[in-house]
Order: sequence, then structure tokens, then C-alpha cells
Amino acid sequence: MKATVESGKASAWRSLILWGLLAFIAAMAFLAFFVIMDKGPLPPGPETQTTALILTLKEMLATYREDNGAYPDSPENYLLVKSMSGQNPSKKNYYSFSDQSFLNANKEIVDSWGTPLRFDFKGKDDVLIISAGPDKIFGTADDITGDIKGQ
Ligand SMILES: [Ca+2]
Repeated sequence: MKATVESGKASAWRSLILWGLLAFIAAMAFLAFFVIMDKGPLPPGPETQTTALILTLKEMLATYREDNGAYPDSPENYLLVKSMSGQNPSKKNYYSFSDQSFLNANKEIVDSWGTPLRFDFKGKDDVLIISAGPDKIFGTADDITGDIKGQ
């Protein structure tokens, strides 16, 4: 009678250990799945997207200047959008703003955090494009800028 009780306990322990091992293996497989999934290319982060936007705008403005002899009249964000979209001396559309994702309700170009970019025409040959960065405050260390030097 005592031996049967002992063997019943041992069997219960074996069963517990087996289920424990199975749970452990399942947990490891679950983690491995996410580690493997993580190896894929990451989508560009907000900083990368804003930097890419600024570089695109730099190229746009350089082309604009080549065609029209000068940068747009006003560095005001929404006026720049108008100038770049055909309201310029050569009537050319320098950028199709069909992707509205970086335009706010006022038709201003915004960075990845929704803050309108600032354009500073530092003289006729030099443009500074500034994003306020993640903290949405201009003039802090996380600002992202693109500088155009005249040729
Ligand atoms: Ca900032």
C-alpha cells in the first residue's frame, strides 16, 4: 500500500516535470519566433524620415533656384508649398504634394512629429531647413537641419 502511494507521487512529479519542460520549450520557441522576426529590416524611424524629407526639400529648392534664378520669395512654410507647387515664374511643379502625410491642415510641411518645418533664407544663396525634432521645440539639441550652400 505504501509503495503504491510512493509510486503515485513519483508519477505526479514526473508528469509535473514533463509539463514544465514542455512549457519551457514552448516559451523558448515563442521567444525565438520574435527574435527571428526582429531580424527583418526595420521601418525608418521618425528621425530618418524627417532627414529624408529635408534632403528631398533641399534638392527641390536647388532645382527651383536653377530654374527660376532665385529661391522662392518667402520662407514662410505654406507660401513655399504654393511656390513649389506651380506658383512660380516657370510654372513648374517641383514636388507633387499628393502625399498629404507631411502636410498639416494649414498646408504646411511638417516633420515626423507634426511640427511645421522652418525655412531660413540666409541670403540669396543659402537656405536652412529646420525640424524642431522629437521635443517639438526649436533651438534644442535634437533639432534636425539641412543646409543648402549656394553654388
Ligand atoms: Ca528640438
